[in-house]
Amino acid sequence: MAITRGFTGRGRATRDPRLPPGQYDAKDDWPVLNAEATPRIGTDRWTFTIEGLVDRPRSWTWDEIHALPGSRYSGDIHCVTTWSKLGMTFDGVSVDTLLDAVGVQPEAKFVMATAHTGYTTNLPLEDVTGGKAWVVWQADGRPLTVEHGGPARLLVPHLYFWKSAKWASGLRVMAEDEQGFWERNGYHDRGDPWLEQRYQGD
Ligand SMILES: Nc1nc2c(c(=O)[nH]1)N[C@H]1C(S)=C(S)[C@@H](COP(=O)(O)O)O[C@H]1N2
Ligand SMILES: [Mo]
Repeated sequence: MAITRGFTGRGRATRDPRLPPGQYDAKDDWPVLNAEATPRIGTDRWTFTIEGLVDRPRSWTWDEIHALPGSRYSGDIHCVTTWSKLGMTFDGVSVDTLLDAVGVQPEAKFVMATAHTGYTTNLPLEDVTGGKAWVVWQADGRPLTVEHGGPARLLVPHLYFWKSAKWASGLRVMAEDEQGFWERNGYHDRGDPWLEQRYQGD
């Protein structure tokens, strides 16, 4: 039986049950976190490429990815530095739609998400399939600003936000796990905020 979370007694302020352990609600603030300088990638130059263990590797241009059926995420995001934002809306395309187009091979178990800047982050294939990951270009109904990864970023909201590569350039589909930028620098390989998988060993 489920235990009711966050209710601490009559008349007391309750912790929002959408907040994972150790997180706070950033409310109207949306912090910007970058390891690299903010790049300016025009939509005329932006592409998203899926390669590796797929039957038909391919790239989508800005116009081509917009021609695919759209998909929306409405929900929360959680940064490992402890801020969360609740009830956001992102619009783009489901990663399922992109992977269906290329045909994932049976040995595939992981992906490396890449960015036009060289940033990388690794994910189990099952964390980017089944309606859990998107390539998005709108946040709360407006074009994604360049600080937040525009023209388009990856969105994997059920994991800590470092998995959501800004200025997304593609996915490399792999049989074995390989570490990305923050994972090599001590962050967890999976990063589930409900399990507080912040660092290697958590
Ligand atoms: N390309 C790139 N993507 C990135 C990062 C980065 O440094 N470079 N930082 C990650 C981290 S640690 C977080 S918390 C989020 C921050 O996204 P935001 O700046 O839109 O809040 O982007 C993630 N994606
Ligand atoms: Mo982060």
